[in-house]
Amino acid sequence: MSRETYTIKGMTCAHCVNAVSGELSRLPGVTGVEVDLAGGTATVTSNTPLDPRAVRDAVDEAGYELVEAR
Ligand SMILES: [Cu+2]
Repeated sequence: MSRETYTIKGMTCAHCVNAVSGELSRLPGVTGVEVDLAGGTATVTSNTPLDPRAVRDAVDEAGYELVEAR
């Protein structure tokens, strides 16, 4: 079980939250996504550690920018 919080730039409303959640949920192994709109972060729970590039691509696909991965 892996849990990572990512900072995402550009989310402004519930639609943005849904778009980001949807794309991140599609990544292999992901079991949960919690997006904090006010904080501009997404916490992703997964079965296996995620490839940071895959996370970045998913956020990009949703139309936003991954600022920082930790
Ligand atoms: Cu929005």
